[in-house]
Amino acid sequence: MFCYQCQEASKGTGCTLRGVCGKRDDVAKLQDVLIYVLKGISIYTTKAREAGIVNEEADRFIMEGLFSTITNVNFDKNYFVEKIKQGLILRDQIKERLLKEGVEIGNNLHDSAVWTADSVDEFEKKAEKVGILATENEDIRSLRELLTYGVKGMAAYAEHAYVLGYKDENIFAFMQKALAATTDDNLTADDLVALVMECGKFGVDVMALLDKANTSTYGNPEITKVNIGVRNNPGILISGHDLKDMEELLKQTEGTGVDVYTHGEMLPANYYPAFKKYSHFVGNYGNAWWQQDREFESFNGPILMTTNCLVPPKDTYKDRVYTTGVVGFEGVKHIPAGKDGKPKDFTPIIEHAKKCKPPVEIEKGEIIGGFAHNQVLSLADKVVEAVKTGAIKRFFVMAGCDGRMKSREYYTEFAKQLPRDTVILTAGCAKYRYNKLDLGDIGGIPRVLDAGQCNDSYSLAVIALKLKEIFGLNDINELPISYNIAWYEQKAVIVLLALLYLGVKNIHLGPTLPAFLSPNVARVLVDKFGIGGITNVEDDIKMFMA
Ligand code: FS2
Ligand code: SF4
Repeated sequence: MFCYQCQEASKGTGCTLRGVCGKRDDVAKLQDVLIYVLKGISIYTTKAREAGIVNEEADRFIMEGLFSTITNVNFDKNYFVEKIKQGLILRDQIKERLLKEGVEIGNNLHDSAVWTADSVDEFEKKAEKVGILATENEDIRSLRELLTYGVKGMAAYAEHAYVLGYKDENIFAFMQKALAATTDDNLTADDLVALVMECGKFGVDVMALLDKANTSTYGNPEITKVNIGVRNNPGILISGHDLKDMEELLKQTEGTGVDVYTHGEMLPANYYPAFKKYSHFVGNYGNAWWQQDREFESFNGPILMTTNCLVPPKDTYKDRVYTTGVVGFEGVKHIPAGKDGKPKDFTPIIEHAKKCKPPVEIEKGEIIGGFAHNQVLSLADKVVEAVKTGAIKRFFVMAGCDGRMKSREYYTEFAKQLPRDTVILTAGCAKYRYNKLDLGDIGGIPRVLDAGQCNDSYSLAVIALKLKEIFGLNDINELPISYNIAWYEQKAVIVLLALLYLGVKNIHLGPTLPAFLSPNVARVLVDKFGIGGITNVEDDIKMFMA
């Protein structure tokens, strides 16, 4: 195997024997093959689109397939074997249809569009030839992977919008065009850079679509004090990003005597009016994803993983973990999609919870959040006034992800040492590094404003664009906003590309730069966008405040 798609890639270069995330060698190889199959399908669907033929089954298959290969989503070998088989069948059906309708498909098709196999052994053998390292030129490889990871992040957000009934044909078309482009040896590095930038445009679009889906369905997030303690009933812990699952779980647990708590990236569900009305929705339990081994243990009740980040569960609590959607792990129970558009049936988890002890309290108190664009803009006068009087000197966008590495303590220290006249704008699980510190407020405005999940970084961009308008500036970079972003997995890649597309310059990325950026590709990002890494807290704060 060779995988370098996340920030924790082994030795900062890539995992080769087993993922630091726990992904096994055989699973990694099958993920590579599935991506290869998706590229083959995309070659045909892109030609089909040009001929006016759209295949929603393929759109969905590609979106879900991409999502399933994101870090910490699916570790189940059988899942990938089945998807590869289904994908090859789907690919050939689309090809047949094109031939039947007289669409020109050419005769020099890429191998991903024509190879075939039907056994696990053959798939694993195929993996040797189609993995990341199959592209020899390191710059082309770097750009192809950067594009692929951007599209993976895009797929995750598109899927969340899709389950709420929101989709955008142009986003599907771009994902497929991009995948097909990674098989085209005629494309130069410049062509690929252009596609990476275009990916950022669709990154903005997909986050806007998801924002619309979430807020139209569940209302605008509002300022909320979230309880982080526990009650004395059995509970279900729900993690990941899927708000539809959140809704269905709350409905089905109502009146059962079972409480519901969020974990990790589901914390922002507490900010939505539609969820706040449930009296058995207690609050948030625990911290960012990587602490789940201890927190799932002490929670005592069942845990529902709706998306990443799943850590390979310990035997001591494995029987209490349930996956759903594209998440999977061998030996862990899976809640399937509802039939014929019906809701998922969470009865097994609810019945399981009833037999469990209440959670052990690990924290007490409240955290505050809910500062998505609608809420912040309703406070715009106050914020603008604070900037004009100098009460707020600078905003720091510290969005993104958290992770295991010790070096991420930098972010806690950074937040602690920031001057008292600065405000942190956050989104994503990165927030857990500083959302429980007592950083105070500025004239009633808390010094940490949490917009929500990683996709709600879109909210931060909307806020920045609005401030630019209010202050009558020509360029978003003239605002007193600095970007010190922590990344981990591929959704952070699409968020980054979206910010670059919006013209944001001088973003600092840590705790380390992506292993998949070759020196030349990294140089392009530095020269064109002023992207930088991090050094140490003192020097970085000086540099940002200068
Ligand atoms: Fe955090 Fe993990 Fe949000 Fe990422 S819970 S690193 O998937 O998407 O952020
Ligand atoms: Fe390694 Fe990250 Fe890939 Fe897992 S996802 S195998 S940790 S690079």
